[in-house]
Amino acid sequence: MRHRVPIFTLSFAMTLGVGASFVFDVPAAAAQDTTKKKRRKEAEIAAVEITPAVAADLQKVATERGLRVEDLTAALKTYLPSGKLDDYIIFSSGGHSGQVFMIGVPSMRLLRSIAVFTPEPWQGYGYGAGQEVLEQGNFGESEVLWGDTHHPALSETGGEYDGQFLFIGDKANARLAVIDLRDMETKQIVKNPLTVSDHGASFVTPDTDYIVEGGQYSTPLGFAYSTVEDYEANYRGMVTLWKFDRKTGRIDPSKSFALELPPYFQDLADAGKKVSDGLIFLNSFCVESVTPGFDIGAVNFEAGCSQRDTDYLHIIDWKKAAQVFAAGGCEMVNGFPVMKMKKAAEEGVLCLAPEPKSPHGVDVTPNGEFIVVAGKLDPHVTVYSNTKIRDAIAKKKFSSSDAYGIPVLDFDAVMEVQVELGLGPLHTQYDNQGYAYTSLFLDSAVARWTLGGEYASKHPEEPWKLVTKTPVQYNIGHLVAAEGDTVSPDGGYLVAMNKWSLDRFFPTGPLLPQNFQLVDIAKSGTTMPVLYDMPIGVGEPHYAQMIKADKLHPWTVYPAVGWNPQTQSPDPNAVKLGEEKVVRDGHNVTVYMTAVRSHFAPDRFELNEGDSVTMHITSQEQSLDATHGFCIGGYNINLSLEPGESATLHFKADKSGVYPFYCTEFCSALHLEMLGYMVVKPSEPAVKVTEASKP
Ligand code: RUQ
Ligand code: CUA
Repeated sequence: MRHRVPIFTLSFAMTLGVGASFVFDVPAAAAQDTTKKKRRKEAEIAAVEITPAVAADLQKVATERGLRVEDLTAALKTYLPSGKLDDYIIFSSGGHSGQVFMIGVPSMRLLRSIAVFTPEPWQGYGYGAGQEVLEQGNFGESEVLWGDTHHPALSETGGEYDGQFLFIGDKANARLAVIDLRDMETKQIVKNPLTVSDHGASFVTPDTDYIVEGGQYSTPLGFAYSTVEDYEANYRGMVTLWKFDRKTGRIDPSKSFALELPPYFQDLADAGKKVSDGLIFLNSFCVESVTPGFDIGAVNFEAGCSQRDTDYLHIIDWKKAAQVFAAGGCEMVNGFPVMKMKKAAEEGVLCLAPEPKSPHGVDVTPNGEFIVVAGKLDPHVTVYSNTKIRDAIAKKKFSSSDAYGIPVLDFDAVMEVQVELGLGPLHTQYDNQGYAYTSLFLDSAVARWTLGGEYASKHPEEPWKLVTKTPVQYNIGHLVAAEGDTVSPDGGYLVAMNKWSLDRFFPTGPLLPQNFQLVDIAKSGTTMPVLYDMPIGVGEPHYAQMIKADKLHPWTVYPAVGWNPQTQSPDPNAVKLGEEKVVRDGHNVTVYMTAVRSHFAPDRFELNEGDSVTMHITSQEQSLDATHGFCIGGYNINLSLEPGESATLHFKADKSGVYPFYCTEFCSALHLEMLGYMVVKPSEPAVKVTEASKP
């Protein structure tokens, strides 16, 4: 049992001085932005006075609940009174839920799960509407109804999040999705035409010219066939550069291309920024090119993949690559332009640098000068210098070339320093105090360490040194700091994305949630407490990004009644009040319907079995949160009609009978009355069971 000390009398009240007025301390770094200042002002107006009576009350609660002073501080730093809004928004991968989670910081409240690769009924995604987007992600003729979302990437301008778009990769099916942050809905899915699955997606170049999709498991490109025995000859890695068109808000596949890479397992990527703008850094593992097949005589894969001491960091000059592509330097593979690796090497687009074996994350520092590579099997992070890389490339300081003729830079010529952090370093983020933060999977800790170079003057400690480790629960994968991978991180908050939660929550059966832990990184030095645990009981998230809330400007209702979220413009088929109708043309029936509190019009329509039906349904609402739903039981149809939205759906009336439709959002006191009948007349009169026809 936990010991219960009367903490207020012992410490809290003493240090504060009972009766003194004080303003709750908030992480200092975040205080710079204006929203924060405004809120601080409000807090000042309502300064809290801890009177002896209040202290006694708090003391009682703390004692009864067995809370320590640290717990109270953590609660004060994360609690949001009703109606107050968060300072930051996290966009997190949803892992195999195939979705994206929107989470507020510091409250760690789940705000929304954004439907991306998996049908989602609340948003009506894939149940009559949203189908077009999901279908873009089909694998040939086959439907793919889930995704393994890994790495979200917010659109950037000059290396800063601009709050306009979000991209996310699906590792299982090598797909990329585009989400418009005005309505937080998925607008596009592109399927990679070269590879079945990937991993290094998505990462954007500093102005979102390209979205980077690195591969992972080498296969014959373009879904071709080759026996595994011909691995070295026929299997290849790849990186695809998807061109983003900001005006249309879509990826333009016709201006996109890929680079063929050696059959190493390419892993995570990051785009250079500022001084390293123009380069892409892409890790790899298993350059041994061993193949699975242990039970049929191949070497044990995990061991085989770690025989050599080094793997290769791929350094890709994407600006040069774009020029070579424009000049016709690609060949078509499965209808998609691919720059062969030989060509890429000749043109100075691609070279390699050795990196300690089995690396995972690669993360460029905010100033673009350092590239931090974390190796799962090495207790160090290896820091490369952009200046040294550029110099070594210019002076051709190559130590060798790999088995495929790609030049390999001399390790000592490009490496800046190696910093020992602990066991299982994976991913790195940055703050505004010259610190880097690296997740340590095996140590279950977040390591804070000091950067050198121009960062050396920002912190009091020696550069390139471990400062402290905060234990997290447990086995952290990625971590995300406030704007922590941009050119100007905010500091203040960090979230550890832990793979195991073990004993942290009430057991939810043998399948336990993940644990996101909010870490306070506002103070320098060795103070870095965990403030909050948030269970994630839907899939296993990987990466996340944390953006300042005031950079997002989502619509609260669609800009006009009759809005088409797909085109983000008024829909020509939108239905106006009073113009509702049912139009029959042979077997094709079109229903023009409106929805407004609390009825659908028409609220009855008649069909013949076999009719092909199109429905245009337009919500006439323009009030905040006045969402209607529209479902037809038995027909797998369920829409969400947000204020002003116009939706179109098609179905075949292939089952006769009487089908009630109704609104699935509790929209008003008369919500239950928001219903209607779809009556489908059988094509053949039903056979009457008479006495005579009975056996
Ligand atoms: S990866 S932690 Cu895509 Cu590191 Cu999962
Ligand atoms: Cu509309 Cu309930």
